Amino acid sequence: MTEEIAALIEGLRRPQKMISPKYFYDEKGSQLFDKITELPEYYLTDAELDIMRTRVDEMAALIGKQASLIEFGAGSSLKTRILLEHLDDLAAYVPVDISEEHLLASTMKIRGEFPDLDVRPVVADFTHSFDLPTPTIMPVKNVVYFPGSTIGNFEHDAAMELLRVMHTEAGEGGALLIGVDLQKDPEILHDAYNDAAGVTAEFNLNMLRHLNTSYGANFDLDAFEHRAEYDEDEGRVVIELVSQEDQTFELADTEFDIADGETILTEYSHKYTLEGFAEMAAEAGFEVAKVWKDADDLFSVQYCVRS
Ligand code: AVI
Repeated sequence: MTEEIAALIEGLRRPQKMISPKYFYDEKGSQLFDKITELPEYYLTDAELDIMRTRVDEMAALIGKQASLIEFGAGSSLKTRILLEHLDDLAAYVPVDISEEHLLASTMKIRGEFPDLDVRPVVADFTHSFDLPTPTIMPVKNVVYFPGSTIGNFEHDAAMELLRVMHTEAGEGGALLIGVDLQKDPEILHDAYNDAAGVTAEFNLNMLRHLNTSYGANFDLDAFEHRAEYDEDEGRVVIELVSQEDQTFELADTEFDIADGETILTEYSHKYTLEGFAEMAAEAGFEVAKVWKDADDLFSVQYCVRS
């Protein structure tokens, strides 16, 4: 049995069954996520894009000349392009992703659009520290870029671990530019994860289809329902699949029982206060030097320097 299958089985044997959110993203899941970012209720992408478009000159001034921009993730987003268009004197751009295929496809696109940029992709799991490539020009500093508030999908300890990896990769004199979603009216949060068109529900259920096709599972997709609720005490949206009956399912020849109403936890999406995030950043060795927010205070992009 592979380590991956063992981890999946272990998650489904817990009192609160869980499946890692990484299983959202097969080809169909990635397409559904792209659709989510275009939904009227999903304010995150629009708010972050708005911040990038209006404040990118200030970001470029802080990043300075001949920095190396290290993106945690494959870097195919519009936000990355906005940043690259305004950073005309980068030493290198280093996208880091676990999927070689995804990374090479987006590297080709970026090289096509920015022919003078030294693009140095790194295939790595960025939750652990990794070796940086040596660009032709020696960078003045490293700036880690982590857009999208993906930090919010990590539980506290894992988010701290990730911030520490970013601190290591930023190195002496380095910085972090990060998208951080903010706590807000619970109704706005509820709607963002329970859209009227049902795309988020489809995205959540698609995880079971993915496990059926690629991990030897036999989930009955009609026997589960999407649920996303904001837990105000914990400051996070809890995303689950709720069993609609007492049933049994299999994964890699292992059988599991699930009761009517019992849930499988598929994702947390943490929402932060500015103080709460600054505390976490400080614990990882960063000082928040600048915070940009959209006009409605929904989302933030933060520039953190190594303290
Ligand atoms: C990728 N991540 C920041 C999304 C979020 O909002 O937490 C994933 C997502 N899950 C449901 N909708 C969007």
